[in-house]
Amino acid sequence: MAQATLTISSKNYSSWSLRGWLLCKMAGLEFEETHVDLHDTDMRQELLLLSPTVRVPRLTHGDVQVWDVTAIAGYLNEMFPKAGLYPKERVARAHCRAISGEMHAGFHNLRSALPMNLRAKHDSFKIFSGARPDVARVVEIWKQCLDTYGGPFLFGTPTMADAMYAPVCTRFRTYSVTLEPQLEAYIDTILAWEPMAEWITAALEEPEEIEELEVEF
Ligand SMILES: N[C@@H](CCC(=O)N[C@@H](CS)C(=O)NCC(=O)O)C(=O)O
Repeated sequence: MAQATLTISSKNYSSWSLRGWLLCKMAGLEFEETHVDLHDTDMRQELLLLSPTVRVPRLTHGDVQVWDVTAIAGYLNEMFPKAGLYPKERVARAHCRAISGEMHAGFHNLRSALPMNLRAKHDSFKIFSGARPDVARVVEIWKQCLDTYGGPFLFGTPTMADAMYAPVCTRFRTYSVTLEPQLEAYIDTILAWEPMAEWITAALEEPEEIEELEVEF
């Protein structure tokens, strides 16, 4: 099998790195991790040579270079069709792609108001009014999936959609966004999921802090 390297940044702060990394783990890809500090100018220049967007994650697999989480998911699904990154059934597969696309392209207010920070815990966090419709939409998406497919993951077994929404689960816990029991149980499932638990352990041990994301609320 071709050699694979996934370029990521901080495990504490980088939600897109987490999504790409979960997809590689779910696919069963054996890969090495390369970490870049996106605030380091030399590293940014190096990354520019690898990933024209200067963004992570970015996957090298043999002679294939692929960046952007949706493209990485599509590639891994082609290479590892048995891994179940997308649901087997056509209607569910379309649904999975649609909600994954929603996360990929939207939820800007949620992302900026509640940045991922696994080491932080804010007990009385007031959600900015602009982010509340995003929270409501996440609730709607999760409820529809769990009611339709029966849980414990959004489409029963882990799929790309769980990788896309995993950082939202951590944000809801970081900023004490409490939801109804069915949705709290989904968050528990994600946080206890083996690859997720591995990522969280590493994030908690990571030394670097990004000052502007360590704000006091
Ligand atoms: N849509 C992109 C998003 C990637 C992205 O925004 N990554 C962030 C890290 S979480 C990044 O590399 N940011 C670089 C920077 O802010 O300098 C994807 O799917 O991969």
